[in-house]
Amino acid sequence: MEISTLQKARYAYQPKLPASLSGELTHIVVKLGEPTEAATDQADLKMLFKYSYGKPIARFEAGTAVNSQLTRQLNVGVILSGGQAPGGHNVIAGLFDGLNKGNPASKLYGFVGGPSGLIENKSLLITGELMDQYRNTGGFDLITSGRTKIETPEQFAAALKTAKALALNAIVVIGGDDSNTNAALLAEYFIEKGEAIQIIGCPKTIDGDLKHEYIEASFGFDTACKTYSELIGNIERDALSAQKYWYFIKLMGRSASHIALECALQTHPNVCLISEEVEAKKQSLAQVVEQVCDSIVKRAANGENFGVVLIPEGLIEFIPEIKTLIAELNDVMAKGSEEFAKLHSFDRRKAWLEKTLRADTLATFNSLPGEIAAQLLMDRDPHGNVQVSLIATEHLLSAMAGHRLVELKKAGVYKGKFSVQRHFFGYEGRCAFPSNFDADYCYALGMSAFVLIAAGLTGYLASVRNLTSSASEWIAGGIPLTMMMNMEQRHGSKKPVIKKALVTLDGAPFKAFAAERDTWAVKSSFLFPGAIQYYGPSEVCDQPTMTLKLEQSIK
Ligand code: FBP
Repeated sequence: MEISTLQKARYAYQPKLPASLSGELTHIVVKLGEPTEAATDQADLKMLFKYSYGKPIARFEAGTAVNSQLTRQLNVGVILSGGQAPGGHNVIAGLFDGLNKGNPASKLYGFVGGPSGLIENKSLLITGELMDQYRNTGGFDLITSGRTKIETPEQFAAALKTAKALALNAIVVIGGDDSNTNAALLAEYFIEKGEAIQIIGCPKTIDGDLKHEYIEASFGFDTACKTYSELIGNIERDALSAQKYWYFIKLMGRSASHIALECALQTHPNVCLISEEVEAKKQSLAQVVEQVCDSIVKRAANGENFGVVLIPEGLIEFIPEIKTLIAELNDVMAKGSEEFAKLHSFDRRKAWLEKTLRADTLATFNSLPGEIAAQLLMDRDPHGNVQVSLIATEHLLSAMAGHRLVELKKAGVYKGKFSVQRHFFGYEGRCAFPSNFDADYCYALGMSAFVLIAAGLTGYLASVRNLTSSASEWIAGGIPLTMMMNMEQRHGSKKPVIKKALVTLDGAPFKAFAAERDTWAVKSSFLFPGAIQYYGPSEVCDQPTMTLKLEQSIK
């Protein structure tokens, strides 16, 4: 494949590392703290994770002599799981380099196509030459990704068979909350079977919802937000130039609104909806539309019939009446799955639901435009989630706003013009070249995964903290996966899962946004952040997200 000039330049980029990982790698000392607890559901989790619950936090420190654990010959497998996120190749590069520095005879296998590669024993040996073609690049194409959930006893047994066939010491799962939940279950399974195969997770997802005191950010969030913010800034400039459209932009992020919020902080749109706030205020769909129309009406009064509205991908699931509808749909579709699978047309599905749903839920279903109602009935992903990327919320809201503005016009409240452009930014940002932040962070995560393996730990998530300081001051180590888990209703029963970290309304990023948004709603206050800068002064090139800076009170 031909390669671009930027790609060539990025091959040569040397990721910056925390001090504990940048000296003699084989001298690292792994310090273990006190036993840990999950934040909630401790008793249930203790029972389910008999062997791996409550392990101590690990922290790496530079040592003065060779640590023989780190020089062992190891065979490791790596999986990229779930949605793409910029920096995945650098996690593999950090792991690869760590293994090689520890012992050049160590081997790294990449499982092809995500977790199914482990189940079906589809792997490739990652060589130095191959690795060098992917350093600091976006995408997951080195080994590709997948969303298979390892859940049946047969799948667990097949995973073990593959691990034994390759004589693996450990498997690294690079994934989001669902994939790392899988990682925790696999770690427990291997211990239960008396197998010394370790499992280490790495926190990946552009959604930014795999977050915790010890996991300050998931990788990919930084690059994805910067890429979307560049595009939003360009659109804002278009809005200012032509002064004729309202742009309704849906932004990825499945459930949490972290991406929308960060992009709002970077670009100052007229409206940015925050799903978590909609839920907290118990806003109905009509009230959400009213909030959007309020800005449109006020700006029209100033002669500005243009603007930008940001919509988090998961909004629809947070509007209380629709949340209830989705929960009930999930239950009835899971319970009646065989019957439901035979219904191929929307009309037949609707007729089935008329007999199955409660009256008030059915009324909500029937109140939605047919296109959206049909989208709510599409297949769930393997983890039981509604595929919100397939639901056209930007169409729903702009159409409803259009109807409401007609009413407001009749009532003499609104005198403007309303023309709409709709966008969905998601796939555009997931495979971008990683920013310096993500390139550095991912490389450090990969190297941390190596150290955790070498130290003999299992059921851990690589953790790199203190991320608003310069990379040399980052703190590397690992936390037990059970520390991040709770019990949730999934597919009609309670399951252990990693708790999603949603936007908190008392958090600094939301407060900073809330303090400005009334001004942005009326007055054009757009910011144009431009493209990710890789080269230049550190104040331009090495900045973490505003979310992280606000969370850690950094100006
Ligand atoms: P992960 O949670 O696996 O990181 O994926 C996140 C995401 O990019 C969401 O933002 C989006 O809703 C979803 O993946 C889209 O899924 P798909 O890639 O299967 O279309």
